[in-house]
Amino acid sequence: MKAISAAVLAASIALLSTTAMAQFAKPEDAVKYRQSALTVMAKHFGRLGAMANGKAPFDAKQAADSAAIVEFMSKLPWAGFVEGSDNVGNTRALPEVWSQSAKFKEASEKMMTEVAKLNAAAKVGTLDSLKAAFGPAGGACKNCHDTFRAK
Ligand code: ASC
Repeated sequence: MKAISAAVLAASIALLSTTAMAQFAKPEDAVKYRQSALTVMAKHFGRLGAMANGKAPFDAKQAADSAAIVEFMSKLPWAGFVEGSDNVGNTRALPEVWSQSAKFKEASEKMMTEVAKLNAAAKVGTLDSLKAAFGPAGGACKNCHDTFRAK
């Protein structure tokens, strides 16, 4: 029974698009959702950065675990950028998120592509491999922030 429920749950989650899951009672909830996903992602991205930049000892298992989390979390924030959730609470999302939505989508997709590569690179298990993929991934984060996030 438990196994069946778990399988049904997994299948349901797989079937739901991020859009369908993006049901927020109020705009503040959408802001909280996207910020939470980005916070978890940034925490693990930061750990990878510390290793890539020699500020923390390289640990292949930790790097692989963090990179997998980063890749997974990278898919989530976008559903939280719902219309009407600019200027809400403590968001730094700029109006350009909505006024230049195609460009925003492109930047988000670039980031997801780069962190997927970062995850693949971390699985190789060497510091060199991590380093090579970390720069482009960080660049993709920054690229989006430059246009779409207030300083
Ligand atoms: C981080 C973090 C970001 C990105 C960005 C890369 O660790 O929190 O937002 O890297 O600064 O340029």
